[in-house]
Amino acid sequence: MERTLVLIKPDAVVKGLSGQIIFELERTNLRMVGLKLVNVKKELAEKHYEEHKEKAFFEKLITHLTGGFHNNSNVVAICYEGEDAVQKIRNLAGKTFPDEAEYCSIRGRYGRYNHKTDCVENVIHASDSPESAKREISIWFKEEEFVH
Ligand code: FUP
Repeated sequence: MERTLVLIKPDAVVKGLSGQIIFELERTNLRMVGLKLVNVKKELAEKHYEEHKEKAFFEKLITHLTGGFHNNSNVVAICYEGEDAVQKIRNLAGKTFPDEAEYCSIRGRYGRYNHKTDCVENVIHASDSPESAKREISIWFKEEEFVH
């Protein structure tokens, strides 16, 4: 059984899209085993995106995930479990950049590039491999927070 992590990012939370996104992800038939609202601090955001530490867009990414662009630092963190969980969620999420994502994907429909803040508002994070899912899930969830 594979697990994957989804984060409904601050741009989606302020737009009132959390329920809609959870509804759409239910089409995968994956089992939700963990769900919580997290007030994201810098340290958590930096740990989550540590692979991008050296990139030029890193600071923007951290400001976005900690809610600096949306006056809202709440993120919905969800762990899904099931066969091919990572790929199933990635398929619905769509490509990283909303203007390159398939129109009917979550990022294609609800995301945008914000020219004022130079921020890729791409609505959700979805783990890109079973290995990164393991690492990310251990950052966002404690073992006792999962239902069995
Ligand atoms: P993804 O796995 O689709 O979330 O994409 P990446 O891990 O490549 O990127 C992580 C985040 O960095 C994305 F949410 C968007 C942001 N990003 C930029 O802002 N600029 C870039 O050039 C690449 C990524």
